[in-house]
Amino acid sequence: MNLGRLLYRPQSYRLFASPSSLKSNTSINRTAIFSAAGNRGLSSLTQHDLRGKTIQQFGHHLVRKYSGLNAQEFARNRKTTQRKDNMASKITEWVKPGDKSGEFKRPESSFRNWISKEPGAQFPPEKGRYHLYVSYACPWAHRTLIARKLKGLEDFISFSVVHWHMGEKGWRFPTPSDTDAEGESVIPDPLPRHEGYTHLRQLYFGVNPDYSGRFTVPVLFDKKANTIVNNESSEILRMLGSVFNDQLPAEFASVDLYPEALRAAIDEAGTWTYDAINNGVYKSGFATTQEAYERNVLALFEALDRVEAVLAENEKKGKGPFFFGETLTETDIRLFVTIVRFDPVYVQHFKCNIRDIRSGYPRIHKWLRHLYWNVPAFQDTTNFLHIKNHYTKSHTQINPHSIAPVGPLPDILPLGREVASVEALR
Ligand SMILES: N[C@@H](CCC(=O)N[C@@H](CS)C(=O)NCC(=O)O)C(=O)O
Repeated sequence: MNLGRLLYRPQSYRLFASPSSLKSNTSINRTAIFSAAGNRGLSSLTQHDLRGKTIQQFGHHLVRKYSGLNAQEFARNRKTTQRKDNMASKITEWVKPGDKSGEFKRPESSFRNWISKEPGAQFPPEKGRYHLYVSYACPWAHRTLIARKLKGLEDFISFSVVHWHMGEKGWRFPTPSDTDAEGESVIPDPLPRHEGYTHLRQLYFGVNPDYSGRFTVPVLFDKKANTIVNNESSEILRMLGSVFNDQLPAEFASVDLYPEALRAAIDEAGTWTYDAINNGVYKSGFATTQEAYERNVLALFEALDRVEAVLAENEKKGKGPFFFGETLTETDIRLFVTIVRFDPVYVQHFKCNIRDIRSGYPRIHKWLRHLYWNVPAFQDTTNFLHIKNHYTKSHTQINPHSIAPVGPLPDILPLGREVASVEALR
């Protein structure tokens, strides 16, 4: 019996709720059920009980057995839960229906705790304690994977990757039968107590049954406390940059992605590059009015011009190869994850096509290729298969037939090779 699928049927998941969550005034959702089931050892019991039977046959029996709810209370809870589930399932509504601005508005991330070495901290920097849930497609998650590698944290923080396809229930965990999503750690949810999880949303609901935000990656997860530490990539990036330093060999402890002397400059660059570039591609691509699209795409290209100008100035002064010269910083990571997706996806899928990077921004192109080809943490964490398929096959409001364009080929040019029109003039 596929427990995971079972759990997704509204009439079934209620069976996994604990008596207390079923009785409480707050609405139940499947999360309560997962956590309750996990905590109370109900999931194995119900799997056993349900073998060979239909849920409907068992529904009232189990509800009576575990919840003590009467029929009326059960019906009330069921209604609330279904309403909540319907609300939560509108994953693909990037612009709220009825929002006349046509503008994509990215919500704030919800879990904002920090791993900290302060005495008595809730989340101390213990080796092996934390796990990263990421998507190779997602630029925000990509930031954290790069930092993990650059800081040599492979043995400190495990990671797993969701399938690239985001359907109406959001990110899903790969199954052993998925053969179209190669990549390191593209595996089902590997954590104990998560048996039967099919979708990332279960992780969120498992931690907070009343969670009402989006089910985003990256998620930094505490395996010991079975809870989410943080789901905001800029904060995870910052944390990984220093919090394990005491336990790292000197070569990794000395990698400083947020050096004291550059902090103000990094913060300043972070503000405009986030708004106009990292988020700007989404605001251009998800816009539902011509005005919103044009406003955002113009701001995006102005910001790219500004990055190009910074790099040109560096070049004049003999500085480089990074955004701030000799030092690789957060700014490089935050820009890289958007720029490396630019030609393969954003130019066509998000209509960010005033120029592309390879033919329109020579210095950004050089900076990009230096990171990709010369710094392994960048190439090793970049998976174009996931990147190209995710956007074009998940955003059906933009690309209803889910056809993933073949080009541009190659996804990124090798070092020393330029676009054909430049090569022809050499
Ligand atoms: N502010 C978040 C944004 C993360 C985010 O939006 N991730 C996207 C993938 S690129 C996601 O998981 N979206 C799922 C959804 O919104 O339903 C961060 O930087 O960590």
